[in-house]
Amino acid sequence: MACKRGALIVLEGVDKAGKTTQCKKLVQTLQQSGRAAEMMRFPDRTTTIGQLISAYLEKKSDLEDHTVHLLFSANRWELVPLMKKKLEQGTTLVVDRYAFSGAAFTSAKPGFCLDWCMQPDVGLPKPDLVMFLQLNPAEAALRGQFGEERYENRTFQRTVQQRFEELMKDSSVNWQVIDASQSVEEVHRNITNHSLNAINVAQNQPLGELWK
Ligand code: FDM
Ligand code: MG
Repeated sequence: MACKRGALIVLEGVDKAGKTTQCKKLVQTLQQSGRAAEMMRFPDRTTTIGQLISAYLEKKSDLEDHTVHLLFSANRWELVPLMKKKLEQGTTLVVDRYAFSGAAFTSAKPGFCLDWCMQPDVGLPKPDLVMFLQLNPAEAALRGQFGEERYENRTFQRTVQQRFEELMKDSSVNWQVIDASQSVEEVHRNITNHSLNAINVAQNQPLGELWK
């Protein structure tokens, strides 16, 4: 019998919501329960394209806005063969940001509409579950200052949040909103429950295509 496929699980949310911490904890819990699971993150700054993106985010270089948007998308597409292989082998992928960040961040810039921003990512492997870590700006501020990278400021993040809310209206995507103001352990429990459910459902279903 062919092995059952892994699930594609994505965590999204604004800065300081705890995505990275929760991705790591989820992978650890899944592995400890005997399930194959690996973490990925976008942008993946290790590839050649990822290094261009990283320099841009660190403000070491400037890139034209459409260009960098397409690089973020290309950075996902270049990893698709690897993602598909792992999923087919039965490994669940826990992904820190995906195409939703791509569309939300670029469309928060003047002159960009959400629809244009979504197009380059149409047809990517469709997540079986997207959890949006919800944290209000006041609470996020309590978690410390923003860093020095591009996009790390309050006005821009407010617009990003609005774009995410637009994206969450799309019922073809399995969105789950997670209250990220709870304790790390409480959030983790929530995320684990949703993930185990998604893993069970996904194993009997073909991988879908995003926004198609
Ligand atoms: N970001 C991330 C984008 O603008 N587009 C994308 O497609 C993705 C995946 O890059 F500000 C932004 C979001 C964030 C930055 O930061 C990446 P982290 O801390 O490495 O997640
Ligand atoms: Mg960051």
